[in-house]
Amino acid sequence: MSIKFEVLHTCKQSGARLGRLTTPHGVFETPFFMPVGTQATVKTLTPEEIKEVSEGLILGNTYHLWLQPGADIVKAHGGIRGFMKWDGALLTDSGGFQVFSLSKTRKITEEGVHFKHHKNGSDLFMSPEDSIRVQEDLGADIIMSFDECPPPYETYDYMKDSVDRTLRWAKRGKVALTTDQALFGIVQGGLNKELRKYSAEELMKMDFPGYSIGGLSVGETKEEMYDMTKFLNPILPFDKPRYLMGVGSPDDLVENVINGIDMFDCVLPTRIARHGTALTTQGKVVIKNATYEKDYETLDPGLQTHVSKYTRSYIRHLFKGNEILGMRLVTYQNLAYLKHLMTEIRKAIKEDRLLDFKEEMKKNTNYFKT
Ligand code: PRF
Repeated sequence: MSIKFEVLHTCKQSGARLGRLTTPHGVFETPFFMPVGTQATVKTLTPEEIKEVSEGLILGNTYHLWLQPGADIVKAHGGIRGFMKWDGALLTDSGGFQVFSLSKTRKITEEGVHFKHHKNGSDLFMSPEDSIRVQEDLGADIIMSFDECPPPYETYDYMKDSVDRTLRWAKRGKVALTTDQALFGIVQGGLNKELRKYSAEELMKMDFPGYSIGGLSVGETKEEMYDMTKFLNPILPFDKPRYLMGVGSPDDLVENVINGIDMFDCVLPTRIARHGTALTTQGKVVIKNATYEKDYETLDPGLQTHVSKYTRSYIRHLFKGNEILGMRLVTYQNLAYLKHLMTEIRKAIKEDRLLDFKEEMKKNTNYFKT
């Protein structure tokens, strides 16, 4: 197995875990957040900049790179790392979720998923074995099982069939794997606790080096999400990393770390950046708002980066003029803030004060619903 994970400390106040994940391309303290580099690029940033604003670990997407430019071309560069010149660690998602979220028409069979190309409409098919083969070509340190991510409010019968099929697909993926990449199992089951427990326990019997939690942050309430991670916390093995897929708003990071999550990714910080919403130590800043027209303060007075030399007024002006630099600066800021937040969270865990930390953050920012 090419990764190693140890829990170093458990926060006495919250139960949150501080750990260490060792990969072939770096050693990382958990919990951490991974920026999303869907198409072998974290949108608008160079790999040098990504290094500065990440822990050194990013996520790539099988679905997109398989379609464009094709796994063979990425493989010819030595995988995603060689293709985009990223020398840090890498995790790829299996394509399962993207098939379901991007393609309007799809037909699920035992063999795999038939679907239409999200841009040109051509007929495509992906099986669990295809996903593993492509992820081998993409060469990430950590890879994901091919899963179905059903809508959260499906019927019990649908969910049960889906969970069983995803378990069979996980098994098939494990059999298909020919490398020492760390393949994680993905817990599904919607909002049904019995199915979630069943999904987790069946995956644990297959003995994966880590467990992802999928099927959350897909339309349910935040309370429902937190309730599910809290429920899974004592079920999942203590000594293996837990990765909550597609979750990464500041409040969700804190709440789910408290519920035992070690790894996160999300497009949110980079996506909202391109629309002019900044995440700062003082809360969200919607930079296009008129209040910032003559605001000569820096974007985030609580966080020193190269973005600090510009005024809010200037960054607002860039967005008003559709200038690319605006997107670059806010993307950098948002990832720098999440890196800072995760560093603070790890510190609070070490000091057994994560619940106090959450209360302070509630008081000092607008990230939490009141
Ligand atoms: N499965 C996979 N990737 C995902 C998800 C999932 O359920 C989610 C859901 N939040 C995000 N990314 N394979």
